[in-house]
This record gives sequence, C-alpha cells and structure tokens, in this order.
Amino acid sequence: MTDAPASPDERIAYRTCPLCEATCGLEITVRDGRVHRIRGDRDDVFSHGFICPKGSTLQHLHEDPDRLRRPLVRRGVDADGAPVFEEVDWDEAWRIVAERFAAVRDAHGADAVALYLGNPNAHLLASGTHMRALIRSMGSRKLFSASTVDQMPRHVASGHLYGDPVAIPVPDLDRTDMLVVIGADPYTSNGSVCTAPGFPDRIEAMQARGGTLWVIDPRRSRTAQQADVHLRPRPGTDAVLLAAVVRHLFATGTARTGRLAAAAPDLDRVAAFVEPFTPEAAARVTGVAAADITALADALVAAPTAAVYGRIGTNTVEFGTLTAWLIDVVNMCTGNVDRPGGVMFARPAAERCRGDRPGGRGYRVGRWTSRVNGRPEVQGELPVADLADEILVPGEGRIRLLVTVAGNPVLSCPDGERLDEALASLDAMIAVDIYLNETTRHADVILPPPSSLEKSHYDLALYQFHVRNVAHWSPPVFPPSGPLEEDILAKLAAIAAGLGPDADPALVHDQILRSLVEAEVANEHSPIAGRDPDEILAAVDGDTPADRVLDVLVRTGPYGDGFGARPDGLSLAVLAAHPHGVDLGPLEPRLPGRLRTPSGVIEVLADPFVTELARLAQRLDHEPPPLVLIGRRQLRSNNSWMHNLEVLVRGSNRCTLQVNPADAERLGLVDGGDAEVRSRVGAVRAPVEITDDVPPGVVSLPHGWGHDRPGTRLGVARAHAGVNSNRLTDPAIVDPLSGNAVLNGIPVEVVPAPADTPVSAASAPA
Ligand SMILES: Nc1nc2c(c(=O)[nH]1)N[C@H]1C(S)=C(S)[C@@H](COP(=O)(O)OP(=O)(O)OC[C@H]3O[C@@H](n4cnc5c(=O)[nH]c(N)nc54)[C@H](O)[C@@H]3O)O[C@H]1N2
Ligand SMILES: Nc1nc2c(c(=O)[nH]1)N[C@H]1C(S)=C(S)[C@@H](COP(=O)(O)OP(=O)(O)OC[C@H]3O[C@@H](n4cnc5c(=O)[nH]c(N)nc54)[C@H](O)[C@@H]3O)O[C@H]1N2
Ligand code: SF4
Ligand SMILES: [Mo]
Repeated sequence: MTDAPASPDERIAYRTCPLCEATCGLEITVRDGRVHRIRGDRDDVFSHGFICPKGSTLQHLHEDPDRLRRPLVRRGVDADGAPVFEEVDWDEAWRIVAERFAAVRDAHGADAVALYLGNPNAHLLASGTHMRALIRSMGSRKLFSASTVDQMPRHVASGHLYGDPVAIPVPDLDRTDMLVVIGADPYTSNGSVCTAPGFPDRIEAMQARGGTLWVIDPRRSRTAQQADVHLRPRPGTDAVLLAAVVRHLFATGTARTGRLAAAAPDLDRVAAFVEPFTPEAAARVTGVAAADITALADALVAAPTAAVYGRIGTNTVEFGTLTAWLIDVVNMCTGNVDRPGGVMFARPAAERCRGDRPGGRGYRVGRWTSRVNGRPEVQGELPVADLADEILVPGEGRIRLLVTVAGNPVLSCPDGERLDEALASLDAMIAVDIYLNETTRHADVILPPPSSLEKSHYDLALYQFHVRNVAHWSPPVFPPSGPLEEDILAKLAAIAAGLGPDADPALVHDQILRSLVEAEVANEHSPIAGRDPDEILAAVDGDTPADRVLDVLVRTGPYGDGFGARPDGLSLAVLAAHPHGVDLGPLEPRLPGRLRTPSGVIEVLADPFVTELARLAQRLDHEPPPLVLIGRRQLRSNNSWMHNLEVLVRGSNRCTLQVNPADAERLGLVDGGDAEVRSRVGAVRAPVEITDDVPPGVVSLPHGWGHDRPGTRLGVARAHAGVNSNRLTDPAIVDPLSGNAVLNGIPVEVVPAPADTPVSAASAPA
C-alpha cells in the first residue's frame, strides 16, 4: 500500500482492538487530528499484525454521525407512536436520572430496580474496575447480563469443578497436536473464551506442524471447511456424543486418569455414570456414526497432546453446563488438562495472588431465585430469559426501572418481541450506550460514554482466557469528548445510593481504589501485605480513575512490582512504556494451586453433574424434532451493534435463512424467495439461501438483526434491517444448572411466504 506524504501533524498510536475477544494490536495513524489509517500492529507481542475486517472500523465507529455524543432524554412519542428524543446537557440528564431512581425506589423498593449488562462490558476497562460498585449500590437482586445468553454454563461447570467460575482451561493452541472445536467458529468469530489473535493462523500453523483439526458442528462453518475431520451432530446433542467418548475411553481401558490421580481422585468413578451412553445409543441421538465417535476418542488418545474446546454451540443449549463439564472430563481422561499442548489455565497480570495451596470457599448458586419462574441465581445474576416475566408479571418485587449498560437485549435475548413489550411497559429506563437502538429507544435517558478511541484499554476480563500470558495497556487515541465511562458508572452508583444528581463521582472512584488497596494489604499472599494503605494510595499512578485501579491490580498481581517490593515487576508505567504489549510467556501448569474447591481437589462428580447426566440418559430414546433452528455468526458483524457502519453491511442482505436443498425441495422453498419461520413463541420472515452448509433438518439464521423498529437512530442499519432471530428463541427452556438461554436447536416450522402475505403473529410448530 502506498502512503500519502506524512503531514507534520502525524502521529502513530498503538492500541488493542476492543471489538471482539481476540485483542489484536492496532497501529493507528492519526493525521491532522483524524484517523488516517488503521492496520494490524506487526510488532504486537501477541497478534503480530493480525487484523480482521472489523478492526479498521474503529475509525468509522468513532466518526459515525449516529453515535451519540450528548445525553438524550425521551420526550413522548410522535404521531406514529415512535419515541421522540431531545439532546440535553449532562446536568439535565443526571437530574432526570436521579428523579426516576428516587420515584421508583420510593414507590416500589430496591428490588424494583434492575440492571442488564451487555457484551461490551467484557471489553471495557471501566466496567471491570467500576461495575461492582454500581451493582452494590443498587442493592437489588435483579442483575441480568448477556452472560446468560452466552458463556454462563462454562462458568458454572468451572465453579463446581475447580471452585472458581473463571478457572477455565483454554486450549494451548500454539503447542497442541490435535484441536477439537465443538460448536465454535473461530474463523468467523476470532475465538471466544479462548483469546488468540489470528486464531485461524494458529490453527493452520498447528496443521503445518502435523497436527489435526476436528470440528464438531452441524453446519459446515468456515472453521469446518478447514477441518481434517468434520462431524455433524444434530443440534443440542453434543453432551451425548461426549459422554459416549468418555464411555469408550473407559471401556477400552485407554482413559489416562493417572496423571490427575491426586488432583482429581474421583475421575475413575465417572465410568459408572456414563455407562448408558454407548456409541450406538449416541449415534441414534446425534446422527453421528458410532465408528466416528469412537474414532474421535481413539484419535484423542493417540495424539501426543490434544485439546477439546467448545463454545457457543455447546453453551447455548439445554445441557450447556453438562457439555462444558464433559469437555473437561474428556480432556482429563486423555491426560490433557494442565499440560503444554493440552488445555491450561492462564495467569493474568491482574490476577489476585492467593498463594499456591489448593482450597477455598468453593462455589455456590441459588442464593436467591427469580420471582416469577423460580430459577436460581448464578454468580449474582438471574437468567436473562426471565427478564420479560420479571418486568411484566404483576406482584411484589416486579421490576419498574431498568438500567442497561452496553446491551441490546431486544435483539440478543430470547423472545425479543416480548422483551420489547416489557421494556415499553417500564416506569423508567436508563441506558448507558453509544447508540439509540432497538433497546435504548425505550430509555428515558441515554447516557453516552466516549468512543473506543477516547478511552484507555486493558482486557481485564479476557486475559483470564489467553492462550499465552500477555499484558497490554493502551492510552486513549483522542481526549474524551464527555465524561468517561467510569465517571458515568460512578455517578450512577452514587445516584443509586441515594446521593442525588449532584453527587461527586470522585467519591466512588476514591472508595473503589481505597477498598482495593485495603483488601490487598490485608491479603497475606499479596506483595503489599501488611503495608500502610495510605503509603500505597499516594504511590498509585494513572491519569484516569480506571487506570489508577488498573495500576494497583497490576502492581499487586503475580508479575507486579509490588509498589517497590519487586522493582523489576509490572506497573501501569511499565505497560505504558511497552506500546506493543508485554509478553509474559507461554501458559504454565497451575494445578493443584489454582483449585479453589473446599476439598482442594477437582470435584469431578459434584452433585449437579451427576443429576444432569441422569437427566440426559433419560433423553436417549427421545425422538428428535424434525426441523430445528441454529444460529451463525458473520465475519463482518458483531452481535447487534455494528450494522450501522456502511463498510460492514455493504453488499447483499446477509440475514438469510440457510436451508438444505433437500428441505427446500420438501418444503417448497426457492433460493432468494421468502420463507416464514415459526416457533412456539413467534414468527419471522427471511429470504431463503439454499445451501448444503446446513444439513437436512437444520435451518440457520444469524442473530443481531432486526433493525426495523421505529424511533431508532441507525440510518445505515435500518436500510439493512434483517430480522431478529430471537423472536423465535424460547425463554421457557434454559440450561437448568446455569439458567443460560437455549439459542440453538429451536424446533421450528418453515413455510414459503409469498411476498404480499403478512407474517403470522405466532404459531406453534408441529
Ligand atoms: N439467537 C442468538 N442470540 C444471541 C447469540 C446467538 O449466538 N444466537 N449470542 C449471544 C451472545 S454470545 C451475546 S454476547 C449477546 C450480546 O448481547 P448484548 O450485549 O445485549 O448485545 P450487543 O449486540 O453486544 O449490544 C451491545 C450494546 O453495547 C453498545 N456499546 C458498544 N460499545 C459500547 C461502549 O463502549 N460503551 C457502552 N456503554 N455501550 C457500548 C452498543 O451500542 C449496543 O447497544 O447476544 C446473544 N444473543
Ligand atoms: N464476526 C463476529 N465475531 C464475533 C461475534 C460476532 O457477532 N461476529 N460475536 C462475539 C461473541 S459475543 C461471541 S460469544 C463469540 C462466539 O464465538 P463462537 O462460539 O466461535 O461463535 P459462533 O460463530 O456463533 O459459532 C458457533 C457455532 O456453533 C454451531 N452450532 C450451533 N448449534 C450447535 C450444536 O448444537 N452443536 C454444535 N456442535 N455446534 C452448534 C454453529 O453452527 C456455529 O458454527 O464470537 C465473538 N466474535
Ligand atoms: S479479530 Fe477482533 S480484536 Fe482482532 S481486529 Fe478483528 S474485531 Fe478487532
Ligand atoms: Mo458473546
């Protein structure tokens, strides 16, 4: 690429891309105060120049005229019933927020106030440092997040197994000899709960060194196209397939349980519980030949090292937690947990030091339940599948005020149509968001944080799941145009605590920092154990409140400088001096020290797993539904919120219903024609794409579309509206252990839909 001559006012900024979990390093050329070019940072210690088509769109996001720069306040509806918003200054916005909080709290109590946290919170430093304070000061048990339409089963499995929900072993991608990808499509998603920029390159490097890629996915995904072996189970049946793999390992005497004899003493006893899952029974349920299932097990045993990895397609199903457990059990039984080339635990720079002795308080769920459906709390959260009921069903404790932070549940959560109605029925709603979209159009006040290029960045959450230990902090590229995200969260926390519209967010910032420091000096394993908190506080570095918290986290973490105790260690200043990141080396074995179960061992046979396994065994003779819906992701898309960028939505409408040729013929569907898809809860109409990328009996719609709601400010997305696949997903069924929504394997009926007929309101499939 040739470059125009540099202007004197040109500089290069380096920062981590915050858009997905891959954490790619970007090189951003700023010329005359504007982004001139974004490309992959070739010197990044982890991503080595990799970038996907979304990475360079940070510029478009920053410049998108529809992105909100000032608060919006809702002022009634127009003649067509669409909400009307007015831009106000921050003081006015806060006044209204405080008024709404006070009104609802006074009339209905703390539990009438709820919070929904969307996916970008996993990427936002300010959420990592400040969200807990907001949750605490709201004092409500009504916390919901995108985690229960996502990875919650993985947390619950880890919570019971290892005593810590974030103790999630990730494939040691760069050293493994065999990778089994189940229900994930990293060639499209760039990886999830397994952070590896350039995931596809790393897979191809594995194949080049003689390793093999197995993909288990009903759909011929982009990742499946790269596979050495592709198995195509019926949606929702992976648990049966994996249970049969485990059974085969024990039946053939090839299970290698000895390596973990001390850390997982119950592993051998698993054999008795998987007895019903013969390869033949599993073949009937999954549609995968018995010989292929046993071949997978045998290949795992034969491979010098192997890693089984599962994601969305294994999480967003009815047996999601059990599937996550089975993945770990397979990895344990093949001797691959906690060793190079297998699956391993990261050691992030901001981890709290707890010493290397196993043991801890363990993991508890169900400390309270959802009001209407009685589903258990998990990690302080209720299932988002319950959100609409918690708002709509009358009674004591009904939600009347909802705060959303970086979330679009109307498009992301099951039965989006009913959720849309529920949000419209609230007494008050407050959104912290950069867009006026399908969800935030229901808000009384929308509080916009600065753009991604206007905040510092550090992946507090994602470093826990990195395939290599690294640390990378990036300063803002441009100064913020309004309050920082953490200022907004802090002010909300203060208002929720009853301090009124004039409360100073600095109070909250100071409290967060002080309580962190006090906890650290009281932690015997911390490098600052026993020191004077004021001495530490005086030495904290950083220009913003979130950066100051980060400085403490990093300096008191496993590689930290301990505020002088280990002068060569990490600090914010050290990170700032390394714009391409700091490489902390490959993953290292961490067992048994990483275990936080009260017993100090891996609780392989914790009760919830045993109960679920028995429930699964009862399903072995169930007839599968004739036609089911699954999702898929698209490379140039990011859940629901990047469809307003022309560069990403260019070309034909891609929100298509993929249908196998045999089904199309049977159902009378034609390529490019419209079809109506009906589930128990709703119906949508979408253009048909006939392809054998989906097998017979399975249709696929991507999620995050449906931008045709009135009253949004999404000029580009509206022109590429697509349909909301979550009008079809059913909140009545969840993974019972985690409360996670079931978004794959939805029974549906599909019929041709002539252009001039209206979409059915809802109708039950056969
Ligand atoms: N059918 C089906 N449904 C699914 C899935 C599926 O596979 N199939 N996947 C699920 C998954 S994995 C997820 S994570 C969820 C996502 O569910 P959500 O998190 O609810 O939805 P997103 O589309 O990620 O919406 C992100 C919101 O954050 C806003 N935003 C972006 N950047 C910022 C920022 O810096 N600060 C603030 N405050 N706001 C910002 C955007 O404008 C948008 O409103 O969807 C789930 N829904
Ligand atoms: N381009 C892009 N990247 C993204 C996102 C995005 O929207 N677009 N979203 C981000 C987010 S929030 C997340 S959580 C990650 C998710 O990252 P991934 O988990 O890699 O996400 P998907 O691409 O949805 O892959 C899920 C796969 O599961 C398959 N599947 C569906 N049902 C089943 C089943 O029952 N069994 C099996 N074995 N497979 C099944 C689908 O066909 C699909 O190929 O991606 C992140 N990255
Ligand atoms: S893969 Fe993810 S982190 Fe990397 S450039 Fe693309 S969106 Fe950004
Ligand atoms: Mo997600």
